[in-house]
Amino acid sequence: MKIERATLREFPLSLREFFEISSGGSQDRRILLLTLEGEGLEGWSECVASREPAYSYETTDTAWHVLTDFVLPRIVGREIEGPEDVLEPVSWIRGHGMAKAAVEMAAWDLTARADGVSLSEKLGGTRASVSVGVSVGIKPDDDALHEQVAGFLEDGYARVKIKIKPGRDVEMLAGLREAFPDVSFMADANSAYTLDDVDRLRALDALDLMMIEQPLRYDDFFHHARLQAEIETPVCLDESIKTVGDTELALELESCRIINIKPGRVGGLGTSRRIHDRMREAGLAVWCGGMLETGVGRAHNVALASLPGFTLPGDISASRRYWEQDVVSPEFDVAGGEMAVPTGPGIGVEVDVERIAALTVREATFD
Ligand code: OSB
Ligand code: MG
Repeated sequence: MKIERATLREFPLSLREFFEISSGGSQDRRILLLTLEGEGLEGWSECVASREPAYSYETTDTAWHVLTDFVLPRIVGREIEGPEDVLEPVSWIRGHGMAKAAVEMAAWDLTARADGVSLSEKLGGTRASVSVGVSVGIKPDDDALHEQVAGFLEDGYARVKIKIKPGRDVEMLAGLREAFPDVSFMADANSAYTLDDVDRLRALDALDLMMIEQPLRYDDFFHHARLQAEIETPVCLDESIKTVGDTELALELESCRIINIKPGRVGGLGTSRRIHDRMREAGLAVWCGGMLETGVGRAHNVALASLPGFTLPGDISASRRYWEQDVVSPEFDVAGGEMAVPTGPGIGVEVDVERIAALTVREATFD
């Protein structure tokens, strides 16, 4: 298929609630949506870069720059056989996986639609619904935290992830464990600790957590391996894993026992699937993370999580956990800890183009 046109749009969308993690906070998100057109069809994706270079060096503005100045002009007009070919002309660009992923993921949606199959089916998904959890930001006090956790449990989430940082960690989690003895909890530190904190991190072993996500530096495989050898709680890597090579390194060093796969972080769905396959071969679990996406990015995540190796609940929550009103219909919802995988062609949800047009503050088209 020939890629005939690409359109990148930015619009603001405010989260229903401020979301704090150890490396920063989010409230007013800058959403980037990309469409690729060919054969009279349109493929959609969302670029997951954030406003600030905290979680990753990429930002909304670096992604806009790399996409509009380097990537989109080179891919429009090209013939592709499959979704991953679309990035071939820009394989020389180092890094910027979030910008590149947007192109690759829109190509997956577009080619799935051309094949008349759902994105889940095109990826090799085997599940009609996926197990989902919720990620809870850092709260100033335990009462607010307990109240929010209780609400999410009522919504039926299969597990609850708690963001932690020094000063809001072991005691806070011990209080939660006491209040909710049977709930599946995990913690995510977003790189807030060093190996000097090993005693504090070892204290988590008593709290029966499913895992601790990214406790140490974003680029540090060596000390994560040291830490994993010192604690019983499984270490899960998020920020550290951007490529299949990173996965090989983590397996070789035993830096983690679990990986959180975010397609935006690893440069797309193709690499996501290869990391999934490699972990499955190693007998280790993966799950699908989130980046506070709208329904467009969420649709890609749900399709990815329908692959057989995604055996742990994902950070894939209902649309209303994030937004007053999502930009897709139907909105994503959770029941009994599960989210249905859309079955329509491509991402399988309808994008509200009129609302997006009304919200758009910058737009670039290539044809
Ligand atoms: O570390 O997983 C993370 C959100 C923004 C940046 C990093 C992370 C997160 C989340 C939210 O945990 C997951 C979601 O519900 O989308
Ligand atoms: Mg994380």
